[in-house]
Amino acid sequence: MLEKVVIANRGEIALRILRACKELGIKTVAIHSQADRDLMHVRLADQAVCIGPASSALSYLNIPAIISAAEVTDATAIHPGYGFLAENAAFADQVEQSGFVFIGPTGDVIRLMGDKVSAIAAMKKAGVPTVPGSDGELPTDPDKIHAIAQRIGYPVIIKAASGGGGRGMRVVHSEASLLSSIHVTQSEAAAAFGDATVYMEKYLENPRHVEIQILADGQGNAIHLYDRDCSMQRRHQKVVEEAPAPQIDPEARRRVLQSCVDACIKIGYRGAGTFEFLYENGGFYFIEMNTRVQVEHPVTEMITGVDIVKEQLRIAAGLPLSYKQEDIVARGHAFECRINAEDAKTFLPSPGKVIHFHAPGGNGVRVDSHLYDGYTVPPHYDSLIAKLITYGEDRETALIRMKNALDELLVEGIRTNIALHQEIVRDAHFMEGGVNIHYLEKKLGL
Ligand code: MV4
Repeated sequence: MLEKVVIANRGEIALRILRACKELGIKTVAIHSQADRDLMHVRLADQAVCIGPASSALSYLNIPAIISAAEVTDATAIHPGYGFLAENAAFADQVEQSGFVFIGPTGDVIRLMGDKVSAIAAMKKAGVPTVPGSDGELPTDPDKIHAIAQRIGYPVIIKAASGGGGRGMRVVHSEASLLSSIHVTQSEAAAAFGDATVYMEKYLENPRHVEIQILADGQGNAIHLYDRDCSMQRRHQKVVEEAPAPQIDPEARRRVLQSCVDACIKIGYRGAGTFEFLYENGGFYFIEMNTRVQVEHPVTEMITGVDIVKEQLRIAAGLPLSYKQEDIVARGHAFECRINAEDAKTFLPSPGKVIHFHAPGGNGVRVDSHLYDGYTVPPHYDSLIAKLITYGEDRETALIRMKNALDELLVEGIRTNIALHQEIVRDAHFMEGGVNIHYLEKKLGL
C-alpha cells in the first residue's frame, strides 16, 4: 500500500481522502493555505504544511510548493481531489518526474481528455456513442464549414477544444450567424485558454446530463459503477445528483456502460473516471470525460457499496481492482444535495462564521462535510460546505429521507441554499424524475 499521501486539496474532499487513507493505514500530509489552518482535516492529518497565502494561485495551484511539501515530509504519493490541479496534465507529469505517485491517470491521458477534440475522437474510435458533429477541428474554408452544418442540421453548437464544463460554447440557430459565431468563439477561446481550436456538434435542445463512473487499474482491468443523473443544475453548477439515473432505456444503458469499460481498456485508463453524456430520446451522446474523483461520487458509493476513494488509493499503489464487473450490483437509489454557503436570491458566496452546525442522521443518511461549530468559511474558495446524501431501497424512500434530513440540517450564522433544496425535493416534476438540464433554471425564472 502507499506509505504517505499528500492531500493536495481542502474542504470536504480533503476530509474524505483523509478518512480513506486512515482506513487503509496510510499516513497523511495536509497541505493548506494560510486561510485554511482551521480546516478539520488539517487537525486530523499526521502532518500539516502551510504552502502559501489564501489565494489559490499561490497555494493550492502552486505546483513547486506542493511538490516541495511532499519532499520535506517524505510522502510517497499525491491525491489531487477535484478542482485545483486535479486535471492538470503538467502537474501529473511533474509529480511523477519528482518520484511521487500521482493518484490519477497518466499526464498523457489527462492531456488526451483535456482536449475535447482528441477526447471525442478517441472515444468514437473506441465505440462510445458521440454527438453528430464535425469529427474534429473545424476547417477554415467557409464553404466546408457550411457544408458540415448542413449535414448535421441546425441548431448546432460551437465548442472550444480546450473548454469544457460549459466554458467556451455558443449555440447557432441558422446559417446567417454561423461564421460570426465561430469567430467569436475562437477569439474567446484564444483569450481564455490560449487555444482557438473549435469544433461543431448538433445542438441537443432538451437533453439530460447522465454520467458513468468507471474504475480501471491500468493493468487491463476496468469496471463501471453504473450511472448518475446530474441534470439539476444552474449555470453549469450541479445542485442535486442521483444514482442510478431514473427512467433510462435499459438496452441503451447496457450498451453504453459496456462501451465505457471497453474504452478505458483501449486508452490505458488508470484510476477513477467519469464519462459525461447527454441523454435524449433514449440515446446516449458522449461529450466529455473527467479524469478525477467527482463531487457527486457518494451517490455511486451508496448504490454499489464501493469506496471509490479507497479504490483510487489501491490502484495508485499498483494493486489490481478489488472487484470484477459481476461483483458490482446497483441496489436502491441515492440522492446528493450540494449545500453551499450562498445567498438565496443572488447565489453569491456568503462566507462567515458557522455559529452552530447540526448534521442530520438516521438510516440511509450520509453527510460529507468539514464543518463544525465555530468554523469560519473563508471567502477565497468555492462555496460548497456540505454534501447531504441519502439512500433508500427505492427512489421514493431515498427522497423522503432527503426531505427529513434537510429538515434536520442546521447551519446557523451564514446563509445557505438549504431552503432551495427543500423546495426542489418537493417539486412535482423532480419527484417524478427524469427532468432535463434546463429544468431548474426555468423553475428559478432565469
Ligand atoms: C451540449 C449541449 C447540447 N448539445 N452539447 C455544457 C457543459 C459541457 N459539459 C457541455 N454542455 C452542453 N453541451 C450539445 N451538442 C448542452 C450543454 C449544456 C449542459 C450540459 C450538461 C449539463 C448542463 C448543461 C447546461 C447547459 C448546456
